[in-house]
Amino acid sequence: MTKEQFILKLHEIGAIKFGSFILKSGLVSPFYIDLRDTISRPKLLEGMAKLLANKIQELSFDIITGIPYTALPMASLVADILKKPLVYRRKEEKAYGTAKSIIGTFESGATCVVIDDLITTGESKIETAEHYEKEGVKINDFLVLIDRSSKGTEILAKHGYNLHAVITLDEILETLRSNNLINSDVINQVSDFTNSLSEPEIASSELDYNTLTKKLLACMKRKQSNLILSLDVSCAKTFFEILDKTAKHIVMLKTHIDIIDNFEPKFIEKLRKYSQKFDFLIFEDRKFADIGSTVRKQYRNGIYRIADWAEFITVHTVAGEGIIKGLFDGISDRSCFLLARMSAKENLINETYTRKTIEIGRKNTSVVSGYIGHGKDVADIQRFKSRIPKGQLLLMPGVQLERGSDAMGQQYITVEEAVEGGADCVIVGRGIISGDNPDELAVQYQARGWSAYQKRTGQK
Ligand code: S5P
Repeated sequence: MTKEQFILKLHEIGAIKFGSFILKSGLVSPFYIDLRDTISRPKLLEGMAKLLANKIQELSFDIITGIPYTALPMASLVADILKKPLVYRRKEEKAYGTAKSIIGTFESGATCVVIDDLITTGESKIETAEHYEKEGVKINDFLVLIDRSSKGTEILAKHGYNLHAVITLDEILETLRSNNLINSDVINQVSDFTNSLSEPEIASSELDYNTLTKKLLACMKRKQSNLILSLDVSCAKTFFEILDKTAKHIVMLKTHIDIIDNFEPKFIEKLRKYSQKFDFLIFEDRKFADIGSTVRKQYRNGIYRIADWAEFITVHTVAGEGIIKGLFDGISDRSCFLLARMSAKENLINETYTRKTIEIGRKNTSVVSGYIGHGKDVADIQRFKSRIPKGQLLLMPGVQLERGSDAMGQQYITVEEAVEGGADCVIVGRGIISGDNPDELAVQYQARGWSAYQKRTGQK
């Protein structure tokens, strides 16, 4: 099968369609490609496998994998043609039994080519590579049937991977046009759409920040600080004593209001006065995680009435996007951070959860200022940060002056690692409040955090 025959066949069977299609992201696309049903057409599948195999026969590698589900049958045919061992990654993570998540046998350090049907943003490819690399498999090359984004190659290259594509979107358009199957209007619509996709990332990020994020960034600049203090003490008196000593060094105060003993509304009055006097924002780290209708009340009612006084809150996306609507519908001048990764050892957030959380955040920029995240080292955080939309921030807890951990699973990386990797603000609790001199410690964290931030961003 030639490439042209392949393209014509895909069009004939409706695997490539033109019209108006709503994508997962909510965007309306003028074209749609879905190769899933090709597995039921043995001749086409065989032709596809040959095209794929041809593309990588010159490469040197040890094993082959396909990203489930669509690409796995293709990968197994390619493995057969090239006589290479096949492995695959379990799509659902196992919560019990052996920790083995890659099925098949391979030697540690084996090089692997990853096959997929399509590439758009490259995000899921990077996620796959990270996973394989954790299991001792080296990935250099990705092979796809269709590159439907002009930026896929570029994005993978940024992460050190090569992309090989059997055909590109332009080749599809050109072949269909020369066979009179589409006209130039359709081609223009498709190219307008793909161009518009790449624009937000190039556009000035200033425009993309929501009002509250802008307020936070402005405060960071004024105070020359990206330090968020997590004042996790239960005694109100101690709370304000520590705040007295540290407030001038922080950009935001993070509270856990429900740990304050004998809470009274006047606590909030006092807190608000401090925030005005010392110029910091208030972030209540009540991690909302229920259905929209419940969190709506948890946020507005009860003894804490969080919506009245906290500029920011934290939100778990485990209950899906409805939580955002429940929290923020009808409320102005409030925003949140989504928990995209956690600092606790062996927490259950996986890469898919992180990716979906960012998808939800991307769709709700007016009330999602960014994400709470963590990483094992600078490179890991950089990869994570590269997936965060330009107008959103990354806040990082699990930060101290030295690496370490506590007895209950908290893991710490250093201020410099966090910020160099991409954290915009660091969240520090016991690193400051458990010391003998919280004021001196706050000065140190502020200086180290801000200098790493200036170094990374070039900001004065
Ligand atoms: O993944 C997370 C998310 C958060 S918000 N890990 C965290 O530690 N946090 C919060 O950051 C946690 O609830 C605590 O208030 C703070 C870290 O405190 P520290 O004393 O360990 O610095």
